[in-house]
Amino acid sequence: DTGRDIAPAADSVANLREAILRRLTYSVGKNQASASEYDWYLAVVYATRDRIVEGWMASTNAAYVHGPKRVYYLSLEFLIGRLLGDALNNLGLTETMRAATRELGVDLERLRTLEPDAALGNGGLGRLAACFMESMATLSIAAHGYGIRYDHGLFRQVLKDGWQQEYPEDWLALGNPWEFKRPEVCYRIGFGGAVEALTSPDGATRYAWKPAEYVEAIAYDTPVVGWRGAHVNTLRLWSARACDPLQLDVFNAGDYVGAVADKMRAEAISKVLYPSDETPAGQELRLRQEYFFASASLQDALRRHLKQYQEVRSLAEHVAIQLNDTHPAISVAELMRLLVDVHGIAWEEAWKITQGTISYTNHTLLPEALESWPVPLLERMLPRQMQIIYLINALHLDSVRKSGHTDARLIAAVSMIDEHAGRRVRMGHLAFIGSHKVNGVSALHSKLLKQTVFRDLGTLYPDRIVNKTNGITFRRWLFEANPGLTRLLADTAGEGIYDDPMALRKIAPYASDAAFVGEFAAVKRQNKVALAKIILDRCHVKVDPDVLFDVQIKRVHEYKRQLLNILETVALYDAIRAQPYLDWVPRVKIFAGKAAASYHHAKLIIKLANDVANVINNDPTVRGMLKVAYLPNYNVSLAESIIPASDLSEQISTAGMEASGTGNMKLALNGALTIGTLDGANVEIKQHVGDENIFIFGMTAEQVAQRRGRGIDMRETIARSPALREVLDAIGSGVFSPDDPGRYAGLVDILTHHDHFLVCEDFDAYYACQREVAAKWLDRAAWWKASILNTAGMGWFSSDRTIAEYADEIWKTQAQKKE
Ligand code: 26R
Repeated sequence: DTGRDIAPAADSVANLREAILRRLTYSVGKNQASASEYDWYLAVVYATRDRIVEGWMASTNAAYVHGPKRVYYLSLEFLIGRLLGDALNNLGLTETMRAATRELGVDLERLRTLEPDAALGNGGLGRLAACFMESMATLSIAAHGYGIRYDHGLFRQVLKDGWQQEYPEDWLALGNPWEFKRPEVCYRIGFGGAVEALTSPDGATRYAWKPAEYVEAIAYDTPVVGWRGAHVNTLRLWSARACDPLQLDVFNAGDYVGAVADKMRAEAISKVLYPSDETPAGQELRLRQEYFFASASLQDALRRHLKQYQEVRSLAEHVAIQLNDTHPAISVAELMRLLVDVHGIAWEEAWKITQGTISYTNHTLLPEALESWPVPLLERMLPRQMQIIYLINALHLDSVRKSGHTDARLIAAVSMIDEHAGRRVRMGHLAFIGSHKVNGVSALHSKLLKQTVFRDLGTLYPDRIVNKTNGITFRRWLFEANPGLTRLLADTAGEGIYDDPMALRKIAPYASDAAFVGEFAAVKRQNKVALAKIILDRCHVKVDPDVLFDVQIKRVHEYKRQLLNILETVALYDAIRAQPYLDWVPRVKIFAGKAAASYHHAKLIIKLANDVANVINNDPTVRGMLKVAYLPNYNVSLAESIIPASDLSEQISTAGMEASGTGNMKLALNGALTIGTLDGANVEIKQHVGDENIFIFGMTAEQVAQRRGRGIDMRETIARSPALREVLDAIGSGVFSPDDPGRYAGLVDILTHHDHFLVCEDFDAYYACQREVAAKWLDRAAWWKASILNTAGMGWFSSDRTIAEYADEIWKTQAQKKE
């Protein structure tokens, strides 16, 4: 609740109550006596949705009437979470709804928890897309999100004896009351086949692709309502449907499975989200997904444009297409195909339109996450698109040579075809060349992008790479997740904080005000009590809400260095046992995060965290001064519970490897102090919250590059650090795995001899920095001051600011006029 409808009018409560009852009767088909909690949940969602739909139609109509430039955000991931709280909050109806449901004898908070998370994403990239959708609606930008309606989103993580197990998730099992199926919005998507060249009498050659197979893309729309309900956009997700429901003759012959084999193969496209965010999913199915959603989205955008303007030549004036990483990069070739082959536009003009329309965001520098597809696979699956890629590349390399570059190294480096490991198409190069702007997601990342992945392309096109530092929506990550803090901030800094995040600055003068500090601390404590209950329920670990809550919540990956955190935990455990009489700062280390199912090393790290937790939590000599909890099945909803309760935010990636991070922003906004490296957006967070209110340690990105240059064998480093030596010996010899003493020998061996992520090299600095954290914690006034100044300084990280920058500098679009 945001205080906007704290005292709802009695008539509006009555109206809403009647609306819920109508929906319960006529849409759910139940009466009050027989309604289950879930039936009430459905009725409440429908009643809420009804209040969005009129604004939705108004926004849609106004986009046709006023003709603002439209934005299409193409993303293979949208990590949305739950929508009910979001919708009510943005409509200003939370308190009215709470009162209406209370009168009906149901509890809104309970109903909210019945909604399954829409987890159509892996991590940062997908969550960013969800924040952007909300901000685009808030800023009244005429935007559509396009993606895939996966039947199964990200897997559910279960920890069995500390090992991660993956189970399918079934978010649609009970239906999805937010979406509208649009069976009439249906496009045919081709695969395979051959290209026919047709030469007309005037000598011009046209090409026609004759696919061997078609799959249909069916639209499902979800309205996305902006802050204060002012504007509503559409998230359009595609579901795959076979053209033929079954082969009747095969069925009649008794082969029931064979009769639906083609259907199953076609519909596999939208079955499941790829859970890998660390290795190129080499599967053909992944490429089919990418092309399927890119083609459907482009056909849809062109159809809308034609309806509005009756011709396609003006596309770039009226449409901006943003590629969320390279996953939709095949769009460059597909848009060219649609313009040239289907709409008869000449190549040169089509290329101008394509480049003028498309732009691309890069989200990672990790070489293993840079997509490339084998040429033979593309030739087989998308023969015409491959032809177009060859032609784009030939013209691109021609122009490079014409501008005087003849160096073979440079030509090979900027070619879209990688000739090194079999012939592969570099999707990042395709996206770069087909775009007018390419952006990184933090200042450091954009700088490194120019120096590494796009060094040569960046020199050829010096104005193309720009920076757009990520942001987060404050509606979800402050107003909804932390209503207590929000109320306090509004009471202190004024209601202006609801619309202007920079107004949070106004609480800075209260950072040492005893009364304000008391209330700020009380809110944090309440949130910690709530999280302690979750930890007890799910981990069976009892934590005292007054200890320091030290959290690392994110995907588990070696570069994010959960291992560094675990090693420090063990070192602290050793130190406490060695001097149990010292005045230790009691703390609980809270972990949450999933590892890609195929990423064995990351899964072993999860097991280690759990093994360490078991030993430490059960050691009586520690006397509660240190506990470890690994919360299973991290998702958006769990993040909403953890973040407002956090004191310390772990952002400890190897410098140069985390493109931006967005969890770092959510935690700092909610008053957690960051312990982190100078990586990603941490650098900018430091600038905004102030050097004295953040704990920075470790090597810089430059030092990392230098250190790796000297080799990554860490024996000398380890020899210099007695604490690190003791920790590695303990883990390696099975102190934490008595049931299998050799379990971590390999892990310790990697850290000792091939420490690519430089865990050992940063260990001492990290350990020392953690002791500074503990010292600050003991000075309660100093801690709260820093915490408050974090909240006060984070306004700039609103995704509204980020989206405004995209709109001004990349999309060249403005807020839509009043609808
Ligand atoms: C190729 C494929 C397997 C794949 C690779 C990588 C699929 C998905 C990814 C996810 C990556 C690109 C990702 O999530 N990157 C994150 O993007 C966030 C939003 O910009 C950043 O905050 C975060 O630092 C970055 O890791």
